Amino acid sequence: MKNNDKKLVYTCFCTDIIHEGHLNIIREAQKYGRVILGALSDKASVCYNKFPTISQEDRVKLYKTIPGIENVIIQETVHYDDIITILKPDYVIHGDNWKNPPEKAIREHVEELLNEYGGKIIDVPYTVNDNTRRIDAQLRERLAMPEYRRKRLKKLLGIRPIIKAIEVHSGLTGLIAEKTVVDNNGDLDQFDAMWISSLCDSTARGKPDIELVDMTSRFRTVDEIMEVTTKPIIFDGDTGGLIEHFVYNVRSLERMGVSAIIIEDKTGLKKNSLFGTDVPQQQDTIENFCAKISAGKHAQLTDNFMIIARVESLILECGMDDALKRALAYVQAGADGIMIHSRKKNPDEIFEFCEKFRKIDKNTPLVVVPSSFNTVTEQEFENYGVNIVIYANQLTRSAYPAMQKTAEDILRFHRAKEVDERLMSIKDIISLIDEI
Ligand code: SPV
Ligand code: MG
Repeated sequence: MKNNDKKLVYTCFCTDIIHEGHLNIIREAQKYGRVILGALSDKASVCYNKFPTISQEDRVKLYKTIPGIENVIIQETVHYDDIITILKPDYVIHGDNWKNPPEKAIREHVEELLNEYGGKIIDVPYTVNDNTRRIDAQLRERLAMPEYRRKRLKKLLGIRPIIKAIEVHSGLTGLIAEKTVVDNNGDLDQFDAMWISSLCDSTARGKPDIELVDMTSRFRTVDEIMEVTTKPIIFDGDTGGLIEHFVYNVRSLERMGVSAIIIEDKTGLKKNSLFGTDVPQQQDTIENFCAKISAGKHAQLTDNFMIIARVESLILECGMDDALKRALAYVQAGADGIMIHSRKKNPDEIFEFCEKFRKIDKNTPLVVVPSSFNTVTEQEFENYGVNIVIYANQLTRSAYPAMQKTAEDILRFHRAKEVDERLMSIKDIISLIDEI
C-alpha cells in the first residue's frame, strides 16, 4: 500500500445526497491512492438529468465532509477531458452502472483518454439496496415538487445556450420527454422542458383546437404529466381568455408548479395558427393584450413564474413592423419572453424578426416553434439569439399514423400477428412504468 499513496485516484459525483454507494466508491478509491473528488458543475448536471436541488457551492461543501478525500474540485463538463489533462490521474473510479447506455459513452471516452498515458478505470459494483433506492426516489420527488419544478425553467435559461422543449399530452408522452436520452457522438442529449400544446391536448381528446377543452380539463392533463415527471412545463395558454379569468389561471398554474404560460395576441374564436389567414382570426389590440399581460404579472406570487407573449402578426400577415412594435410593447407591459410564430417553410421572416428584436432588446428570452420552418437547427436558432425552441406537435403526429396503420392491418389480416413485429413487446410495456 505504501506505493499506492503516491498514486492519484479521481472520481466524480453528481448527487445532492451522499449515501452508502458513494461512500463505498470513496473507500475503494482510497485503496489505490490519494483521492480527488470532482463535483459535476451545474452546467453539466442539467444536461445529465441530475438537475441539482442544491447549489454547486453547497455540493462542494457537502462533498468536503466525506472522510478520506484530499480535495474537491469542480468538473465543468460531463466528459472528463479537462480534468484528465490537468490531473493525469492514475485511476478513474466509478460505479459500474456507467457500463450501460447512455453513460457508456462517457466511460468509453474516459478509457480512451486514460489509455494515452497508461491510466486505468476501476469499476466498482453499483450499490443498489432499499436505502439507496429510497434516496434516489426522494431526490426525484424533490424535483417534482412545485417549488423546485417551477424555478427550473428560469434557472435553465441562465445555464443552457438553448432550451429544447417537446410536446407532451399525457403521462406516457411525459415519460418520453423525461427519459429519452441519446448519445450524439459521445454527448448525451435530452429535452430540457415540456410543452403542453393546446393543439395536441385537444387532438388527444378528439376535439378541435379552438379553446373548447376547458381549463379544468387542461389542468388535469398538467397534473397527470406532473405525477410522473420532473422537468419544467411550458403551458400553451391560447389567448389567455378574459383578463378576469386569466389572473385565476396564472395563480393556478403557478401553484401547480408550471414554469411558464404562453399567451397569444388573438381574441374571439381562436383557431390554430397554422391555418394562418385561411380562416378568420382576429388579433387583439396592443392595449388590451398589454393589460392582460400586466394583470397576469400582478397576479403571480413568486418570481419564478413566466408569462410569455406570443406575437401572431406574421401568422396573420400584418408585417414585420407590427410584429416588432407589439413585441416591444408586450415586454414593456411585463412579458418575461416573446414567442414569435410563422407558418412559412422558409425561416427568413423568423430570422429577420430575431435580428431586429435583438438589436433593440438583448435579454428578453425569445421562443420559436419550428413546425413549418423545420430545416433550421437549434444551433442556427441560437446564433439568431433564440433561447427556447419548442417541438410543438411531433409526438402526436408520429403516434397517430403508427396507430392508424396498426388498426388498418388488424382489419386487413383479421388477426394481430402481422403487426406484431413493429410493436413494443409486452415485457417492455409492463416494465416501462416505474413502480413506487
Ligand atoms: C400548439 O402547439 O397548440 C401551438 C403551436 O399553439 S401551433 O400549433 O403552431 O399554433
Ligand atoms: Mg396552441
